[in-house]
This record gives sequence, C-alpha cells and structure tokens, in this order.
Amino acid sequence: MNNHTDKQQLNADVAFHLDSVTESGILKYRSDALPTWCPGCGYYGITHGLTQALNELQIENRNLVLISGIGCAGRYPFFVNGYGFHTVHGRGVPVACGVKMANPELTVLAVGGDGDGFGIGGGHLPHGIRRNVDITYIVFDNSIYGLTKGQTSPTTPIGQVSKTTPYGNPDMPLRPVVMGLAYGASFLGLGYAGKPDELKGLFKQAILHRGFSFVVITTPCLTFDHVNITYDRMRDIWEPMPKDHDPGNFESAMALAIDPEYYYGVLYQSNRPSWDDVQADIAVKAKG
Ligand SMILES: Cc1ncc(C[n+]2csc(CCOP(=O)(O)OP(=O)(O)O)c2C)c(N)n1
Ligand code: SF4
Ligand SMILES: [Mg+2]
Repeated sequence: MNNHTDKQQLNADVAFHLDSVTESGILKYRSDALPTWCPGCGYYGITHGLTQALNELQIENRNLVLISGIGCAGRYPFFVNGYGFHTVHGRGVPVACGVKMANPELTVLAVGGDGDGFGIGGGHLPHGIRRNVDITYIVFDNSIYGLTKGQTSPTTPIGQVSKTTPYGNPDMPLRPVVMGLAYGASFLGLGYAGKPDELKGLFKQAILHRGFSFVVITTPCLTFDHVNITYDRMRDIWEPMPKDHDPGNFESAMALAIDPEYYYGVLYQSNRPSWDDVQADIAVKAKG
C-alpha cells in the first residue's frame, strides 16, 4: 500500500470508529469539557470503562452524581455529564456518603487518586467502608502524585526514585486492598486502566452492589512514572482473578490481596446490610 491508500484507510477506520462510538450512546455521559489529562494517561481507559458501564446500566444523567477529591483524578467530574462536586483531599468519600444518605435514589460515585484517598485525605476511607453506605468509590491508583508533578505517594514501591525521593523511596508502601478488606469492604474490585472492556463489567457490578463498593484501578502515569506502572510492564504481569477464586470467601480474598501478583476482577463481595438497611431497622425499632 502506498502512503495515499494508507491515509484513506486510516480516515475510513477513524470515521467508522467515531460512528460506532456515537451510536453506542456513551457520549451522553461526557460533558462539553474535554479532559485535560496528558495524552496516553490511563485515566482515559478508566473513563471509557465507566461511561460504557453507565450506558449499559442506563443510568439517567439527572440521577448521576460524581464526587472527587483533588489531583489529576480529582478533575474527573468536570468531564462527566451529571452532577458533580470537586471537594478537598479524601473528602470525596464522606461527601458522597452524605449525598447518598440524603437521596438514596441517586447513583453516587466518589473518585480520586492514591495520594488523595490514602495519604493526604486518608482518614475517611475506613469510615465510609465500615458504615457500608451504598456508593461506589473508585481510586485511580498510579502510585504517584500526578497533578503536583511526580512526588512519592503512599503506594509508591520501596526504592522508587521520584521528585521527592531522589535516592529511592525509603518507606514501605501501604496496601489499599488489604486495608479495604480489613476495614470491612462489602465489595472489593480490582482493575487495570489498560483493559477498559473488563473495567466496564467490574464497574457495573460495583454500581449494582448494595453497599460500599471499593474499586482500586491500577493506572499508568506515563508522564511521571517510567519504571513501575508502565503499559509495557503491566501487559505481562496483569491477569484475571484465578478461576477457582470464590469472592464470597474472605480468607481466600485476603490471601490474594497479599499476593504480589496483579489480578483483575471481583476480589470480595458480601451481602452484609448496607447503611440504608440498618437505618430502616432502627426506624422500625424507634417507632416501637
Ligand atoms: C492539604 C493539601 N496538601 C497538598 C496539596 C497539593 N496537592 C494537590 S493534588 C496532590 C497530589 C494528588 O495525587 P493523587 O491523589 O495520587 O492524584 P493524581 O494527581 O495522581 O491523579 C497534592 C499533593 C493540596 N491540594 N492540599
Ligand atoms: S500527570 Fe500523570 S496522572 Fe496526571 S494527567 Fe498526566 S499522565 Fe495522567
Ligand atoms: Mg496518583
């Protein structure tokens, strides 16, 4: 094929792709603001997975609320056609819980980064999880502070060089998945930004789960991390949850959570009563 034919083919492929995206209906979940993320950021893959999930669940825009903390991930509500609230670090979780408590009819999602949710605002996660309010909390975990240009975060591996640790990170990273299980998460999902179609299924399950769904997405920050979560490295080490894993088995979920391998899928799910269910019981008791 010569250059001219190549270009014609490319244009035809792009036109076909644009048509199929438009016809799918996912664009109704995108706002007029174009994402300001770096080209190639893993957050585009997460966006694609989430918009597909919202579309397949037919969530009405007027019933959709996205609440974020601060960071590159924290900018997400600007790019979504729904209600949104850009809070401060870590407060995505308590504000989202409050919104859901006030109006249980809404589909409420909290989003944020690893620094936002596990470091600077990390005090809120245990309480959201233990109360089991019916929201979905999605952490975009790139193991780095992206927005502020590449400092070490709570999930940066030991030894990794960054702007703030030029001789290598001396601190043990924390383990969000182990923490989530220990706090009592009733749904724990793991995903990878490079697999948007798998993310779609995971987000659908998380949103449909009645209770606090904690979803940790490993995602490349290709601007500030060239060694840890890179597309090349993740391609080889990421694999589906083992076929014999039972998400209802806490011990088996914990065993996988401490395994250094990367898995995607539903790690754990229980049907313990959500905050709403508990409140309904209390209301009955209070009325005698
Ligand atoms: C109390 C406070 N300290 C520091 C900052 C500066 N700050 C803004 S975003 C950010 C890091 C965000 O990293 P992360 O949550 O991992 O999100 P990412 O940018 O990687 O998506 C920091 C330190 C701030 N906004 N508020
Ligand atoms: S700095 Fe990193 S996390 Fe932020 S938009 Fe760019 S690639 Fe994404
Ligand atoms: Mg980050």
